[in-house]
Amino acid sequence: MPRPSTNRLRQSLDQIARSLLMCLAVCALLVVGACKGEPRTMQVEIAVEGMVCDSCAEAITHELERLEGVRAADVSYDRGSAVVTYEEGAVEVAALEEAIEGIGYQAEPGAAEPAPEPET
Ligand SMILES: [Cu+2]
Repeated sequence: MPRPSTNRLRQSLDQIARSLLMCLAVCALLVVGACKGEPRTMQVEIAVEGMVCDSCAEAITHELERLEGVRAADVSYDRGSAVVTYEEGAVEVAALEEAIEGIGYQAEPGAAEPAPEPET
């Protein structure tokens, strides 16, 4: 038969263990929530080779903006590049590249980064 003091000790250890478990569960939920969060709006500049006029830029703009996840495409013949704003996770840069190459141009994506805040 355990002494009363041992019982009390066991009880408080149980309580501590339960509190720790609760804490871990809450922390895990917070971490998962933070990871899921809002999808970021990203921007990538893709160097495009093969454009010979403004209509080429228009065609590429149209092709990119058809893709789900693409918010906007700013394609310029003068610049020789496409600046694409898209939803992170909804579309991959590789898909943007494929869309451009699928209509006959060469695409060389740069590094994607979070899109600058839209000006108001
Ligand atoms: Cu053209």
